[in-house]
Amino acid sequence: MNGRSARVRAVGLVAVAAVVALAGCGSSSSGGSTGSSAASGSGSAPAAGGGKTIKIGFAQVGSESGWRTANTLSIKSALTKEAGFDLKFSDAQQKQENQITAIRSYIAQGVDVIAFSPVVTTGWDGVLEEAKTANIPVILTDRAVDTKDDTLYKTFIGSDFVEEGRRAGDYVSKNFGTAPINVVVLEGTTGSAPALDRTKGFNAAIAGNQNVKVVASQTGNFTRSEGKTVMEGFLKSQKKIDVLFAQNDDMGLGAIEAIQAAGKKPGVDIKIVSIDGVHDGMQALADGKINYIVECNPLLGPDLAALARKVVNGETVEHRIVTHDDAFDSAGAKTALPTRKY
Ligand code: GYE
Repeated sequence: MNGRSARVRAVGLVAVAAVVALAGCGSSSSGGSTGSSAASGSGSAPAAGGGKTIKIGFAQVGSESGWRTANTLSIKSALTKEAGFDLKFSDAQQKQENQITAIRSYIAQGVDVIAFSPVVTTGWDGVLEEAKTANIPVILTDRAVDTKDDTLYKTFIGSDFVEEGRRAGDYVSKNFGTAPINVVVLEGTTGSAPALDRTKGFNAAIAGNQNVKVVASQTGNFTRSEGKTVMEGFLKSQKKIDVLFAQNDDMGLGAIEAIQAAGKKPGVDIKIVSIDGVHDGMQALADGKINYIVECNPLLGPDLAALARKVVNGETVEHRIVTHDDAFDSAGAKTALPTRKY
């Protein structure tokens, strides 16, 4: 499976899902899942696991951002009854203990497979071992765990966050770093894989450029409201801010409100680079309020469905599947917006 085809499949599924949703009923056909499984080469039969419904528990991070909303929709649209799944879905409100409780309840219910997107990277070994003892395979989506024993999960599908950060840093360095600049960073949730990796990639990319200086860096927890509050603090504490690196669009969008309230022009007085490429972020990019966005594809549902079928059927799957991400400037956003699915 290559990244590009994963992306094409995912976009196709959401398009079908949107049509089903518009028809006001999700049971008219199994078009979404059929389209996805046909494209992934695993046949077009809607029934999963050789006719047996697959019981799957999904422990979601929360509903902190536009990215998460699109990700949840993609998962719920792919893991339908018609596609052969009995989905148990929980929202952990960005709290690891809630995710662990949800995973334990999936184990107790004897699901066939557990999937989750870990809020933070550490502290999972205990509950993963419980799943292993119960013989329930685990699939990681979107975010990674930091574990000594990689066999505690079957596969991990999601973006390369280090690469996303590197692309953002590279853009800042090449486009704004021709003279000395002060950069402020809105980090994602502390201890989460995207926050750790995007920071790492960004810092590596700017390391060789003496002109680029990070003067402040603080978490905004991936939410719009905290992005706004933390940016208000930066605007008060920093004499000169040239560039904001927001580790997701939502924090960038919150920061835009703070920048405007301080009488400055986002995208002009303070350049903004962010990550995700959700609709509101892309609109702000098209409007010139954000300067550059590195995409992070949230449409993981169709691939998760295909992987869950394989894992339950005892087929081997790749241990790490990296999804494809684009990057956009303002002109690119204008072109892409009319056909974007999230
Ligand atoms: O960038 C952010 C969300 O884990 C990739 O989580 C995801 C990140 C995404 O809250 O918007």
